[in-house]
Amino acid sequence: MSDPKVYQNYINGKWVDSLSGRTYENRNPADTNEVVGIFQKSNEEDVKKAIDAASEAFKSWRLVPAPKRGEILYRVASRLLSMKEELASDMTREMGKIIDETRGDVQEAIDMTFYMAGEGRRLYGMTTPSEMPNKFNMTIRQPLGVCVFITPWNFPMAIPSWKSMPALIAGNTIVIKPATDTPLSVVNFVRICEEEGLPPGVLNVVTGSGSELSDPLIKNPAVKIVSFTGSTEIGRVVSEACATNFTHCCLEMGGKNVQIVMDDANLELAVDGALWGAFGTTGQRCTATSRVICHKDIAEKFTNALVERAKKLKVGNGLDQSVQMGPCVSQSQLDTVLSYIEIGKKGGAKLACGGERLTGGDHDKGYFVQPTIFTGVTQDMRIWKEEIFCPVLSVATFDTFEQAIEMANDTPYGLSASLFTQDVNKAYTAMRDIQTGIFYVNAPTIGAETHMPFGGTKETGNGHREASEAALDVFTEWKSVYVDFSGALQRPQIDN
Ligand code: UN1
Repeated sequence: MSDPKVYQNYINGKWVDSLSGRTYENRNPADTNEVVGIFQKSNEEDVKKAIDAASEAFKSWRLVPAPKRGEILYRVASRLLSMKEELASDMTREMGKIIDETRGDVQEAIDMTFYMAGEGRRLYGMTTPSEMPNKFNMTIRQPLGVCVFITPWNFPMAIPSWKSMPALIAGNTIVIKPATDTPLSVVNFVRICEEEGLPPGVLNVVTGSGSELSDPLIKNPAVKIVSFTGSTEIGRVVSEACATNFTHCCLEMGGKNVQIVMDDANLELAVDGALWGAFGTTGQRCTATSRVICHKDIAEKFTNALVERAKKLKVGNGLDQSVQMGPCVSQSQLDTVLSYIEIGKKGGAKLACGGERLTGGDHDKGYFVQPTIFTGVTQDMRIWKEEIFCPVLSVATFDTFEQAIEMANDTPYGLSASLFTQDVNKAYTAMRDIQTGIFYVNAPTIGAETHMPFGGTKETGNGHREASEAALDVFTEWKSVYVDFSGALQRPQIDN
């Protein structure tokens, strides 16, 4: 086998080694013998250089007309589209999710990039009448400056694109620190941006360890916003670090998403939804279904059907098109899932299927675990309360619709929820009363589209939304402009 390729940081339009002289290996979680690439283990100095470059580039990028910025984005989107297959394959090799899903991840980046390219000809503000004669009022969006993105491994290209594209179209410049487990997808994404004409310094990448780089990234006073996707625990640290300089902070954090199945639901559809929601991406989505609550009258029928289907899921290397669930992303994710399976058993839940690490043959090469379902889960159990971020699904039952709503809301998180029912009144009631940022009727808890706001309530977020037009509110500030053409001093609230 040839030596693995060494990938560099991208700072001020140049691919460079880290000043630390250190690197790390990125291995395939489905086959740990394969080194996907060698990446830079960056240090504080690298971060400073990247932030300096982004600060310098901001001076000119903010003045490029937004439609011209959009033209670059259109070219980036077209290149992503033409390279979709190889980008997806690289992503499956570094992250493990199945090739159909990594194609979807790249597609999400394509959608976001085309969408934000179009924003270059909108970025609307508003005009409104002044309360004074011969005076004009309007609002304009202004970029913030240097943005720092700390991005996760579960959507290695989609999430960096959610953050980058609205930031770029609005005239900001960027430093991305990708997740240690998935730097290649971000490097691929940035290389395409470079080749399609993004000027030097506008988008920079430093790879390496989050614990080492977070402080230099977040606390540099030139940084105007930090956008972070990851755990609530780390999000709290990011938020506190941002507070000192009043650095803006956009957080997308944990979830404990619920699917409710009413007694009138189309059960086959509800089983399809739970299976895809819980075991898609090996359960490693913020939006993954980790709780299903079923009306007691259909619970047995629903659960039996779900368990049967879960047992048949083919788990393996995601590059094999017939595989339905890939590995966990890392040893530590695998350890987490195995420890939660023990916690579930000790807590008194019934293990209905799965529960074991998969071994033997090719499974020995990676971090594979069986799709796992616990039934008889109650609200006092840890597997009911805590985010697991792995293919472990907890099933509980309820008597009344009101109880289902109470149970759905019984979590510190508020990202996504879904309801399967044929009753329009219940659907609208749940839509109103469930405390999440995303709500689905007769669809699973996963599957957000790029032109809809993405984010959550309670401990999932801090009030911001990603994707859609809402993302522009994160990466711009409003400037209110008053133009007085009366030729006289006019004092609002006093002279009229
Ligand atoms: C995530 O869950 O981490 O809604 C992001 C979805 C995807 C994005 C998920 N479009 O499932």
